[in-house]
Amino acid sequence: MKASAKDLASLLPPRFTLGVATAAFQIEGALDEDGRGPSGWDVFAAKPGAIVEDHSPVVACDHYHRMPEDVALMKELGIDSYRFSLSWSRIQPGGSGPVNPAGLDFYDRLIDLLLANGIAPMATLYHWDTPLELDEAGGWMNRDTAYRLGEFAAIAAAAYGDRVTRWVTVNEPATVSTNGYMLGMHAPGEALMLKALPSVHHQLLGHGLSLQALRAANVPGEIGITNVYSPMVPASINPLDKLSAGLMDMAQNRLYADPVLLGKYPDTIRAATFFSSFSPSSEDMELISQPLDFYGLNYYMPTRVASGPGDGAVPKGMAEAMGDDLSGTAPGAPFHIASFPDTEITAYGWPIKPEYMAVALGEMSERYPNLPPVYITEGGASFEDLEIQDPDGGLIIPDERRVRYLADHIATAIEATSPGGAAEAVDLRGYYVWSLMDNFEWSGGYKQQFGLLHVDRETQHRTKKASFYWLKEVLAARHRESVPEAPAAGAAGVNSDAGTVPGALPVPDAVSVPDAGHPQPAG
Ligand code: IFM
Repeated sequence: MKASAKDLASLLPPRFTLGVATAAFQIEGALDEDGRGPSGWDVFAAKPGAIVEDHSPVVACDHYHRMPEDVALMKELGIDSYRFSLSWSRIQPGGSGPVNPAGLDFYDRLIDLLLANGIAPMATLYHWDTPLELDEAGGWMNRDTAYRLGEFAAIAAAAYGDRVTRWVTVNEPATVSTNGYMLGMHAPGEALMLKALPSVHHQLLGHGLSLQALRAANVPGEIGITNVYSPMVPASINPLDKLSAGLMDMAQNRLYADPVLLGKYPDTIRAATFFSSFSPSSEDMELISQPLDFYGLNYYMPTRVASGPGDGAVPKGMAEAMGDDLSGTAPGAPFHIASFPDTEITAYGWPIKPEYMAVALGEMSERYPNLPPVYITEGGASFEDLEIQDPDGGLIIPDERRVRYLADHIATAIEATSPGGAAEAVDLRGYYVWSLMDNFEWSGGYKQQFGLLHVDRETQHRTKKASFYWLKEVLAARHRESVPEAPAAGAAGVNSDAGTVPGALPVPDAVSVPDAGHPQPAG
């Protein structure tokens, strides 16, 4: 499609944000340093068999020690914004109670360095690494964890609120509940199936309480949540396949988006929970559905769904990627995930279907009339990258498939949300590539490589892949309107990125410039 850097650059709206994303547990390492407390993921990942080939997150990308080098690479790349997560247990080791000054200091330095390099910080409060003490007290099955996250948000707001451009409260609650509490494939390793529903509600409540804490602190940055979204595609016109796709859509998409954007759980969920003791109060729902400044959407792929239990096998590629872990993960489920015919897949076995990026955005705008501005907060692909030794002993990594994936998905998102596009009502503000560097891909260990940078596992040397050079060219070739930060304290503000202003700090709202062709958010 638009793989040439110049073609893609010419499509980018003048204030479109291009960034890269990471998460603390996946890159930092230094798990036992400078007063960090353990997280549930430390313990889960140490269990034999939990992670592919028992890969360890203990060092990860050593980002904790190499942060300045990594920011310099981002600067060279030329991105507008960097999405990272705060390690809760590095800042507040027990998940409640005293803070750890060294932990606070790490992100303080990171944020300052980003701003000094003209990169707008987007900080995620919760990207899965729950402090161990909270996990041991029930984790997200325990309502108390939501209140603890709210407190953590207040700590983060006090420490960084003056400088963070965008906040994400919770990242992909669907993955945490499905993989961590229903199927036992992620920390804390619970396989509670439908009994895991409270973990959904408590994460969403944690989102609401964090949002409330950030608003109470009057942070000038924009605030949103990130949900992953996968359009559900029936495997055939058979009504049972359609019904199955609808159920999956409800369980993976609507369960997480409806409460935030409509203030209620989908009817099917409410009917199912009628028989249990779980019944959210209207106060909870009000907290969960407070107005957002933006909605973060992670899009990787669509899901093809067929009725019946299938043959117990998972789509081609996924089983190899995950060891045996995925086979039979949903015993007794009345439907299963099927492969798309004749479709290229990533190393994870995920189907590559950029056209469904437009479907995802279109469905979002149809379902949610008050959808706030949207950032694609993650998108990318894992591949077994070819590594060619150059004559000087360096590496060349021609990851053209990743370039194509990114080019096609970014172009599709922009075209779909332009006037006349399938999702023209969506005010799309930006796209964050997952990920800056190859990192600890949860149960997929280091086998699943999503990075623009290759990381040597022995030396930690970073090698720029072809995709890094390509994105750098896109960023250099586009016409970017550089507008200084323009947040309005605590309001549904209009923001742009730190742009090229070194050390840029928030400045008053009055200087914001409306983005041509895109409606601005209501105040
Ligand atoms: O690595 C993850 C990330 O932590 C959350 N979103 C999906 C990515 C790729 O699996």
